[in-house]
Amino acid sequence: MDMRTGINLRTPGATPEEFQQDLLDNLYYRRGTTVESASAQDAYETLALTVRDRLAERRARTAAAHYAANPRWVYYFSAEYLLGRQLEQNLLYTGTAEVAASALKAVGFAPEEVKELDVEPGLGNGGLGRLAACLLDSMATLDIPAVGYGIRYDLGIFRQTFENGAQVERPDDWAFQGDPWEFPAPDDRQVVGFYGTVDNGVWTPAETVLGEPSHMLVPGHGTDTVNIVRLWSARASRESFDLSRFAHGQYAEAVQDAVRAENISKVLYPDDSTELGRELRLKQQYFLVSCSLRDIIRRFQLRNTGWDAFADKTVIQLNDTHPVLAVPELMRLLMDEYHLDWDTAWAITRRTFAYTCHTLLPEALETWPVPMLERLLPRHLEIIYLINLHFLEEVRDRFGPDTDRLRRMSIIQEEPDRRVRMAHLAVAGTAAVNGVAELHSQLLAETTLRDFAELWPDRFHNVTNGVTPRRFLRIANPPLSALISEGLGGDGWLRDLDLLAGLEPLADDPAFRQRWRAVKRQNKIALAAGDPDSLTDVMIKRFHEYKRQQLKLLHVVTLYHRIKNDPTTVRAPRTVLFAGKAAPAYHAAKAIMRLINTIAHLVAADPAVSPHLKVVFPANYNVTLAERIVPAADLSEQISMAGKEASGTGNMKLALNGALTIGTLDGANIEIRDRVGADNFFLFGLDARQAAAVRGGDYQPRRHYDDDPELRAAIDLIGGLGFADVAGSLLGRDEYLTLADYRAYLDAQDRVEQAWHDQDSWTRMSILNTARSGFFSSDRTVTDYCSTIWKAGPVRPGNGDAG
Ligand code: NBG
Repeated sequence: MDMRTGINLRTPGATPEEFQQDLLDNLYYRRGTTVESASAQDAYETLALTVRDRLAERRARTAAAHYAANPRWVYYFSAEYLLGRQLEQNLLYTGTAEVAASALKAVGFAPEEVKELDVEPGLGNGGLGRLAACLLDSMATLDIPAVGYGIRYDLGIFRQTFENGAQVERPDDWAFQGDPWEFPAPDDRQVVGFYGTVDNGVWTPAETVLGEPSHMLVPGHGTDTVNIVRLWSARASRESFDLSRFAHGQYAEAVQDAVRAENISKVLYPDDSTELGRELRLKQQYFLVSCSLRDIIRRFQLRNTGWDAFADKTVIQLNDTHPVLAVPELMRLLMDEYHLDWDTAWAITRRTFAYTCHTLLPEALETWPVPMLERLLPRHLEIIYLINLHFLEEVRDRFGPDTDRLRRMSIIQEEPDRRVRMAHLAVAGTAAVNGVAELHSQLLAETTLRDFAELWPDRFHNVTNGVTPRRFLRIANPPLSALISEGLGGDGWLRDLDLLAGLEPLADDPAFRQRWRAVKRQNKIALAAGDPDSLTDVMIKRFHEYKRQQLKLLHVVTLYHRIKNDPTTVRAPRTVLFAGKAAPAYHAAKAIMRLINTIAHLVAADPAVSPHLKVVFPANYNVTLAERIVPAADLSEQISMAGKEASGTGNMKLALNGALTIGTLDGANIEIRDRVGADNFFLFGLDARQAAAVRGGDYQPRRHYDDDPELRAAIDLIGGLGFADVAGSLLGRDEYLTLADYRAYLDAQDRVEQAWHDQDSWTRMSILNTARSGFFSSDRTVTDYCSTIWKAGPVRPGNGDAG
């Protein structure tokens, strides 16, 4: 047998007896314990290993098929991944959920209890990190040869708790108990340099750190493909422990070099709004790309010689600007270590990379101080200067000596201080640039990156985001999935979400509607956030002023006043649920959170109001919690100021689960509304053009306050509760036009109440939302990337009989 191409591993058994035997073997041989003394943690880890083995066998066949095909690879570079829990996913993808449950019971454990021990690796902040995970799932499902590269942070996104209503951040030591899903691969470690000097183009780093990878398996659904996501941990080199200092009792000093090195992968940065540790963050970015590029070159050289084929066999997608140092790093590797000339290296580099932009907020476009780069990565700065030189020549050739334009487009910002503009480097150094929703891509080309779109119109694309229906419908919402499969006569929709369109006729079937409603009710009972018969109104996302949680809050306060004045005016009892985290240093967002908790108490303590209105704010929003909230939602709040939300993906998850959206014409809301139909979507507010015009004009939020008694009462109440800062910022600048959109929002909420009153018609709209959300599958997103940007196709693993 050819061990590389015709692997003949023993296929793990599929019968309950075989599964149970494997579970016992793992318990005794790998976990080293016995049935009599096993803890629940033992049971969990043993189950994880048993399921993992089934994926590992598929992984071996996938790797063999990839090796034989020597295909074009897609590499996804992302500083963040929010993978969610692994156990349920892997039980589903291996088809072992039932046998696993009965095997667990047979050895004396409750499956539900064991499942709760599965910890979600929170290696990301929000939508950007979850998108990365959805794309990995879809790439595997579509059999695309792909590897995700990232950092294995010891501490993921902080665990959120509330103390006196205020967010308190606690460390998220997610792998404290070990992580049964990981395969360490220490032999693939890489050496990464920092600081030092450059002499004639030769860089001598002053400090080196090791990058050690481990990978997790990324199975496809309904296929044997199992891809991987490879995460790097920083380690000190062997000599870093100072024995003589230790011998002299200098214990802290003895390990200081090791601690310094290992700090690189210690924590996920909560986001850019904190000044702290900026150099460490830059080190992380370089660490990620340096390790990953060397790993890619190593993999390339397994099957190819020379460099001619590199850009044909490799496409590297840069997830936002965090990994953009990959551009100068690949140039450096090709020139300094493999001795290619500039033009050849540049041609390869430009063809290899593509860049996705995820924002329109100017403050979110990363820049790095030139002196910091000069100190940390002196050779890279030289290369960036050279890239800029060539780039500005191209601009000059095309537009003439327009100094204003040259200054605007330069990769180096000169005023007020010298900085490297990572987004400019990204556009200059890649073959394709994309936004993440139609409107976003259009605004990118018209505003944020306009000069670049004028220079290279063909480089700009749109790829609208999507979400994986496996996790966000099948795993999160089993009862609805079962009903859908019954309605459609099969579960083909799991791999072809457009099939959901087949539900449309059932929206007019009263019996089906009733069952649909019963499922929603059952999910609300499971969530236990409030009365299952109330309208469950959810706003779940990161806290940011542009997303306008404060607007939702003004609505809640207005409802409170209306109920107090006359309870009969409010026709729909509501449970309003907020969830989300704020960047630790983002004080304005944290004040809004405290205010939500304060209002929640106020409402709960008022017996005249509490039967009609409830406000809940569960702590520590993450993928696991989203999977519980999304299936229970009736109303999805997508109320950002138009022109600010690049796409949103929570909006897609909620619509897919039959929630109706109340939203502005922003991000992917526009495409959701186009698809589900204007009648099944509650639209309000200024559009992006209008919002920009109001912002650019003489906007006076106080006029709205003066003219609208309900708004005035709401803001006064907020001020009176001791939140003068929140009230003041609304009445002062009102950066995100909360007051300008207030009345339109309230009117739209009145339409929601009216619609809720007719439950049959509401349920019809709910079914239509699901039926028409097929487009928002991340399978479609990946298909779009493959055809417009990656030019990559599938490779399917054999069945294991070959050889
Ligand atoms: C976020 C946007 C969202 C978008 C996700 C995924 C960043 C920088 N951007 O609107 O705010 O849905 O990216 O594209 O996290």
